Amino acid sequence: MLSAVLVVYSFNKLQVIAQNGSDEDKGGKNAKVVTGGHGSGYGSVDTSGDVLDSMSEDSRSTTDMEPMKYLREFNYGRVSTNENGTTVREYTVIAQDKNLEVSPGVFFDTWTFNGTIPGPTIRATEGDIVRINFINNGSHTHTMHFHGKHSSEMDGVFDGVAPGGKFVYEFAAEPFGVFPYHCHVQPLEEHIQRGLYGVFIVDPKTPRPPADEMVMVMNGYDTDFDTENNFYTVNGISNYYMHQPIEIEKDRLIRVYLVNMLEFDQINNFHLHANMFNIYKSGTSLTPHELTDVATMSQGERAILEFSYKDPGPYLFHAHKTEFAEKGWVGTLLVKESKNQPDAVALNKGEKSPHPYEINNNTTSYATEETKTNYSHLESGVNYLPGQSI
Ligand SMILES: [Cu+2]
Repeated sequence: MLSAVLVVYSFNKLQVIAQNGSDEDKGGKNAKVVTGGHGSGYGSVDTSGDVLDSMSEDSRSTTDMEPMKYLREFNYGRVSTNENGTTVREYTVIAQDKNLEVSPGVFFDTWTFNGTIPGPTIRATEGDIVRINFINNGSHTHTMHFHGKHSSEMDGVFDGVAPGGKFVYEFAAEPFGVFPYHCHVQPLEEHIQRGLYGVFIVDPKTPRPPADEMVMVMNGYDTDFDTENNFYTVNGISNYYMHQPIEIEKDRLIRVYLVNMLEFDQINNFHLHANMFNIYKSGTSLTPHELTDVATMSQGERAILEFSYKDPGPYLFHAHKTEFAEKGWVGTLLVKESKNQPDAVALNKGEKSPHPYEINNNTTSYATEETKTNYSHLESGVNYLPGQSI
């Protein structure tokens, strides 16, 4: 059995604290521990909660979040083999404060893992050793709490990592399935709703069948701190996939790793239009639980969804909680005959689409070759007509 590595030490001359469920950093000059709810001094763009015009341009629209890239980006870590012949996957995750555009024209002071909401998708195979080098460059104490099986000291609950601190989480990836990870520092609802979460996928030793795989995280933002969400999204930015449809191929198996991290609201859900999907709850079975078109989840719940489309065209997917959909949790799947069919994104933007995505040693992405041709009926976003063919 591998011994778990637990490292808590000084980093950058700043204090690292062991929180043990209480605030013990009274003497630390640089380390801060959050002690109360939504305090003053956290700048944010106040909103009335109104749904802003999603097509509006803003001079500050230099978002670092790229939901299209996030969708199919899986981080497999730096790979090595230990003395037992077990695969070790090593990742670096850095907590950092960031002002992000979470809905068109709405900037919010978020807390992130690696600068985006959600954080990176961490992927391993059942039995691999996962080693996370967690560095806290944020302004508050944070942790990384993974769902799944591991020892108490690797659970990211009792040892808060202060600003400037570092902690190494190490555990075996088990069982196979799809899991959330998130910060677990009090007040928890603020640390979550500010953006500190992501997805951890553990593949079975015998892989699932090949598919066009994607990750969808359902979330929201309480930008005026009244413990009610003002914006809802899938993958971080309200309405994003309405304006940048997710292109998929006809008859191709689509596999969605769906996770609900929505704070404040009791439930959230996912509805797929004009189709049905097999749902594998928690991703821990290779046999589907149900054939349905709505997946309803409380916070922390997740599932794998599998489906394919027979006919080309745009298809909606959205929360079947109407309020959430109207406040940004809605998107479009654009089913194409083949990869070579014209690219709606390129024509919407008047430029070549961001495909193919970057591929490096640590990530794999589904890349498509696209060309720019006439797709005028999609130039104004998703304002297609009933019965219109593409
Ligand atoms: Cu935190």
